[in-house]
Amino acid sequence: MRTLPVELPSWAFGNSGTRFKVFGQAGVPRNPYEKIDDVAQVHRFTGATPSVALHIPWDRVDDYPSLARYAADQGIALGTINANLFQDDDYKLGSLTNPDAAVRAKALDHLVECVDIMLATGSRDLKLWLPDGTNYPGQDSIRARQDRLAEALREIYARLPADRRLIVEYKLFEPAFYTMDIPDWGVSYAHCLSLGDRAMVCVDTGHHAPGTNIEFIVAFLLRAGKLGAFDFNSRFYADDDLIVGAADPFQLFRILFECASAGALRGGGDVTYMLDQCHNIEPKIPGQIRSVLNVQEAAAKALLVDTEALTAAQNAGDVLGANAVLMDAYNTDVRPLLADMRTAAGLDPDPMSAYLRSGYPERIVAERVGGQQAGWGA
Ligand code: AOS
Ligand code: ZN
Ligand code: ZN
Repeated sequence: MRTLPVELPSWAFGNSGTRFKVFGQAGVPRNPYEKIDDVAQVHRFTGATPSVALHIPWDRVDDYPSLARYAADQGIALGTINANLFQDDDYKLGSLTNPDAAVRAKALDHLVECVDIMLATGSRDLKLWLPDGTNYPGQDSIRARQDRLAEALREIYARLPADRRLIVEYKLFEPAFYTMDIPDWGVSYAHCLSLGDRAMVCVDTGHHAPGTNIEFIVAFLLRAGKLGAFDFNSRFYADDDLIVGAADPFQLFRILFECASAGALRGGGDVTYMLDQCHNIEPKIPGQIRSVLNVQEAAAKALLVDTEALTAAQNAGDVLGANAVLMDAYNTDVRPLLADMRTAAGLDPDPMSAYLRSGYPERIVAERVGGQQAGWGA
């Protein structure tokens, strides 16, 4: 079994919080270079996080090729470029779907800047999470907003070179509370279909109504060749952005089993397995290490499913037998197997305690004063 590459979000390393309070932690990065240092630490101990997603403008620098070289020297590639269409007063009524053409043009300019950055960093994907929507019935025309969205997506898609992709994320609600312009996978999928092959859907596990069967969506999108990325995190209530696999490890297993079934769990394929989390009250680097371990455990269990026995039971109409095959894999303790794999790869079998013993946590607290906020409320 090879290690599944997990892309880390640069913003997981900055200070974060809720709209009530952003908690400052000692030793957090002061700039994108230090975020990359921290990503490299997670990679050093897990061997599983060879790339980092950037967020513009939070990770804006003067010289992107130099940032890419700095990262490459530590074994890290610059991954997905995440756009920001939510942190500007002009976007109060929306960005790409704003009724004002001047605001739409400004939002499009930002995406064009992101495409330029992708070219400078060597990133494959531009990820668009659209915060646009309305709060009150009648506030704006739902149809007109879809027209504006379709037009903007066409323009930005046309800007992308043939070897780059547009990844379109959806979200049920928040920041808008009556309508979101891309509220669910169906809307995202429909826009991606009309754009073309290089437009794909991002499934953020925290962006659904309670009870939504996310693995069904994953299976559908994989079958259609339209699953471009995951934003992994856990939710209890809404967009909680907690550590992936913390709230519902069984759901993570079910999702990754669909990926395994589609042959998409090898890494290096169409699907980018990314975390989209923030660590508000727990230390950030250990929070990311814990997240990677949770993904690895769920992936290992998904790959342990005896697919021959499962297919035989399914074809025989053996409902309980088929379910038992799946549950046998889920109930296997894969931690010793993963520890052996790490040892074989020259890693410490216990990445968390190896990191805590490494001296790095104390060093960043001593050296870094005035750490950067991830971006929220900035
Ligand atoms: C927002 O809710 C989305 O999950 C975004 O993917 C992401 O958290 C944000 O764009 C930070 O980059
Ligand atoms: Zn997300
Ligand atoms: Zn989110």
